[in-house]
Amino acid sequence: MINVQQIVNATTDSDLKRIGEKIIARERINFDEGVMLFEKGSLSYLGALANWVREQMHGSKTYFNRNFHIEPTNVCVFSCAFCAYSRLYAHREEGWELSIEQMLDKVKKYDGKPITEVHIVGGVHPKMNLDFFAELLQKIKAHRPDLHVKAFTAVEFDYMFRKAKLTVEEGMKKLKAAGLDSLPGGGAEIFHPEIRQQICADKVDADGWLLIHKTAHQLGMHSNATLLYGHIEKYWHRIDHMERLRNLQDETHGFNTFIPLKFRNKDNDMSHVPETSVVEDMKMYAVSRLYMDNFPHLKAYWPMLGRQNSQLTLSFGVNDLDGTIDDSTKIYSMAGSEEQSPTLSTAQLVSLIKQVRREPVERDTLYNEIKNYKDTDIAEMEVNPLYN
Ligand code: MET
Repeated sequence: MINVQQIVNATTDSDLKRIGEKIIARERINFDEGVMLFEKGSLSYLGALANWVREQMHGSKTYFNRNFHIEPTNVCVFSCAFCAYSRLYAHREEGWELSIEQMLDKVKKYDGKPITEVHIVGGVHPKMNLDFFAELLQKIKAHRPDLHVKAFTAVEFDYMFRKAKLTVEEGMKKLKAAGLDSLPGGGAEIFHPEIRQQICADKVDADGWLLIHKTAHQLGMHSNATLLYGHIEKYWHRIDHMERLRNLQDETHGFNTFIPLKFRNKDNDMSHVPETSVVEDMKMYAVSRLYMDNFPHLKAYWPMLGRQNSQLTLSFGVNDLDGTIDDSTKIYSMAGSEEQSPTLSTAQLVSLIKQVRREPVERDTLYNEIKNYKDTDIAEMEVNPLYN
C-alpha cells in the first residue's frame, strides 16, 4: 500500500510537495499555503493528507451524540442573503414564536431518554430578550440538570447583550449562571468584511463574534466555530476566516470543533448562486483539517450534506457527524437540503459510520466518550428501544 509519504514524494508540483512535507512533519501551514492547497491540490492529494492527519489525531474514531434542537423562533431582525428560514417581524404570522412553556414541553418529551444535549438557536426576535432566555435556561436546568445546554450564536448574544445594555462579559456571566453550558458555532459565515458586507451586513462583525467566543472561553465554557462556504467568497476569504479562528484558538484553546457549512440556495436572496459540487465540498473539509491544526475536531453536519456525502467526509478529515437530531431543526431543510426531516436513530448513525469502516463513538458535547460501538451488533441495536 502506498503511504502518505510516498504520495508527497511523488508530487511534481514543488509547492504542494513542500506543503505536504510540512504537514507530515506536523508543522503549521501558513496563509499562502492554505490558499495554494485550495487552488492547486487535487482531491486525492488533499484527501490523503487530511485523512492522515485525522488518523494521527483520532484513528478511526467517529464521534456522534444524541441531541435535539430547539428553535425558539424564526422571526428575525436581520436579513442575511443566504437565509431561507427567517421572517421579518412585520411578517411574523408566517413564522413561529415559542413560549417558554412550549419549549419546556419539547425538553420534557425526552424525559427518560438517553439524550445528552439540547442545541438552541434561532432567529433574532426583537422581543425575546436576555431575561426571557435566562428564564428558559433556568427552567430547562431545573427540569433536567444533566442535559447539556449548548445555546445561542454570537449573533444572538450580541443582540441580547446590547439590548440589555450589558457588556459581553456581564451578559455571558448572567447566562452561564442561568444554565448555559457551551456555545454553538453559528453566525460566523465569512468574517472578511468584503464578503460579510454583501451577505449579512447588519449582524455582528468578525471582531464582535470572536470577542463573544473569547469571553465564553475565559469564563470556562467551550464553543464551536463555523464557516459558510461555497457562495460568493474566494478561497482566500476562507483561509482568512480560518486564520482568525486559529489565532484565537492559540490564545484560549476553548474551541472544540470546526464545522464548515455548505451554502444551499433554495428560497433565499442568493438563489441565483449555484451550489458547490461534492468535490469542492470534500476539498473544503480536507483543507479545513489541514489548516485548523489546533482544532481537535472537524464535523460534517449531516442534515446539511445528506447521509452519503457525510459518509464520504470521513475519508477527508472529518471525525464527527453531529447527532440524532430527531427532526427538530428546519434551518437546512428550508434552504433545500435533501434531508427534509432530519432524524437518525442511534442504530442508524452507528450503522452509517460502520458502513464506511469507521469506529462509531457516542460522545457528550465536550467529547467525553459515552460508548464505543465498535463491537456492538447493529441487528441487536435495531431491536433495542434504547437505540431507536
Ligand atoms: N440567528 C443565528 C445567526 O445568525 C443563526 C441561527 S438561525 C438560522 O447567527
